[in-house]
Amino acid sequence: MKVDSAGSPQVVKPACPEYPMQEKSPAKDGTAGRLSFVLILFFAINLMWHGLQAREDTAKMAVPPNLIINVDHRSTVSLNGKWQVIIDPYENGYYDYRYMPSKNGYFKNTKPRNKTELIEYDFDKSDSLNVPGDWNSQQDRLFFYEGTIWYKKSFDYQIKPNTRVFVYFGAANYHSIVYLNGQKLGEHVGGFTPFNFEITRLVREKDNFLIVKVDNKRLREGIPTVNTDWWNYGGLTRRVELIEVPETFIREYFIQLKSRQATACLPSQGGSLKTVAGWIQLDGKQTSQTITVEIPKADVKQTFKTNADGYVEFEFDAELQLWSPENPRLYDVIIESQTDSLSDSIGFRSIETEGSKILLNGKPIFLRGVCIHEQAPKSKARAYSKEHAETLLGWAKEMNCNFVRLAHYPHNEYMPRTADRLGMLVWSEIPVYWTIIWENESTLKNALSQLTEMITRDKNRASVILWSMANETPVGNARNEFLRALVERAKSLDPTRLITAAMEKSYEGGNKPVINDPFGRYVDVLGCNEYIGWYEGLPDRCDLYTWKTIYNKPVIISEFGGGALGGYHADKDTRWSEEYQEYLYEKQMKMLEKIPFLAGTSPWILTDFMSPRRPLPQIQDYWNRKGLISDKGEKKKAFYVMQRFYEKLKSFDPAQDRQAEQ
Ligand code: GCB
Repeated sequence: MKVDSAGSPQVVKPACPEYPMQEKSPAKDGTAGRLSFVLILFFAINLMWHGLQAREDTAKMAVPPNLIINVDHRSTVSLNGKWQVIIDPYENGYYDYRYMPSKNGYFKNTKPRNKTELIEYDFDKSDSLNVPGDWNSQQDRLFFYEGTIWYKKSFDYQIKPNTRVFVYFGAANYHSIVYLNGQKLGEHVGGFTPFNFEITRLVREKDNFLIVKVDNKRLREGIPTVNTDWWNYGGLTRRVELIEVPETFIREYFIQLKSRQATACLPSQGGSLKTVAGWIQLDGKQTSQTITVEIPKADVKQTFKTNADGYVEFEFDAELQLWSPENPRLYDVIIESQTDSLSDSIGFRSIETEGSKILLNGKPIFLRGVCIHEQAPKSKARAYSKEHAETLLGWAKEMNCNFVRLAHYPHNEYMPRTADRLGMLVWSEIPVYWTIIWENESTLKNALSQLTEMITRDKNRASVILWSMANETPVGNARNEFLRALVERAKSLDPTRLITAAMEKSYEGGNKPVINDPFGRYVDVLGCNEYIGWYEGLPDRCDLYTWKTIYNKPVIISEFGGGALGGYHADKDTRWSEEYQEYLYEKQMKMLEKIPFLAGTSPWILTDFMSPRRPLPQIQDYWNRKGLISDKGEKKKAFYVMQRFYEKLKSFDPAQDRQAEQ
């Protein structure tokens, strides 16, 4: 067995018939060839068996605990606002002095019963922080803080008959343990996806106290791992709500245009432009119910029956105006069961690939994109609101974009919802970034569960066309298998979207960047990041390059760019000047225009964003300066290069134009 540079054994895995995972190496002579074939077969079967078993287990364990979707259209009570906090770097409120979990931790919110009793904490006399919001940007002393903070919110609640209550967190970074009135509700790992716990039996009319231990320590085996190029914002970074639902309620549903079944081996196929297909899942005891799905503006009213598990699959035809960036038509869809009723605003469109083209509603489209971090506009904080989403996507629109790559983790739900309304196509990804521990089973479970939560929340958004599995991960067999397990999960949860990943290129000779990452076999669309003219030579280097790919698939150049301090002007050879960045973009445009299989671009990045990897005084000061818009909201010169390039592309579709030339 060979060992790759990362020290992981290279194994032969079951191959997709059309995309063999491993290149065949010619046998030196017949006997050796046969012998190695038998050995390989033996190892392959063995590993396949164990691999499949492991995947079975991870699949079971990674399903989030009954995540409720479409919070915006449900009855909710907000718990946003001021929460009292205790900063606890030594986790004193969780462990005793023998470092064992304590029975009387801070989650008990204990008060001294008399003047002699010793209690060494008091939420009510402690500071407070705003929720939603990261803690780093709210207090100077928390700017670099990585560790535990305890949050407490006290509230009264009017208990309603025949109603179940859940506490819902939009996201908390990174590990959260949640308690209500001193009782543990559960835990959640992962900083960018929602989770909820039922509190029907625990909540009371008066003096509830909800306590959350949030720990944002980076972990080597985490997703992401210890090394990233963005700020590790900690805390209850997104909204917290109580959700009130009937005893049996509509928990989840999937309503999109029908597409053909996709697997990790078969590319996603766009399907019908008029057949709506999906499913509904009830939660509660009254599982067998009659359900109607109504789309009033399309004259649709269909009735179905859920089975004993509260589940129904359906399919029906409808005359629909298709959703697109030019016409982001959303329909009110009303789902009504015997016990619950819920509406959503849903767009219908198809997405598929054909050779190197991406087809939206059956027609080729060039993705005029930009990458976005969840950095609040003109602020040091993490973005969390509808207003933030409107500003960020508004800027992308102003740049003539029809596409955004939401890097490097699932953004708050206002982003895809606002994108739905504005007609912006979305690439959504999980933080499988750089040097993940591929061999670790619990790391895979963690990635699978973050992926599942992202898809569960956003699978009804027309704007979302791409699920991305990873960013710039080092090629190797353990990594390929890990990512392939993610692809399988994504396709099983959602056969309608395209799968992608941001990968890196290799070189053939000096001047031929080639897209040949073996994981490319498992994606529908290849993302490729490159920094020619910034990390790799100077901008003129772009003139020398001719791109190549080994796959007949669409390519998005998912990152390129360079840094500039907003307002700093010099000549085009001076690093950090707006002129250098502008020149780099001009050179990039010339190079990119010549790539025959290019289906989209998303330069790095819309706005400057905070990163501890960027300390250069007076230039970076902990900001990654590759934004096309500064941290003050000023557009840099390169913004206009992109704006002009995309303006040109609005009327000139390179995919079609190239076809005409051939
Ligand atoms: C990359 C990463 C991105 C970084 C960027 C940079 O390749 O994907 O997360 O922020 O480069 O600025 O170096």
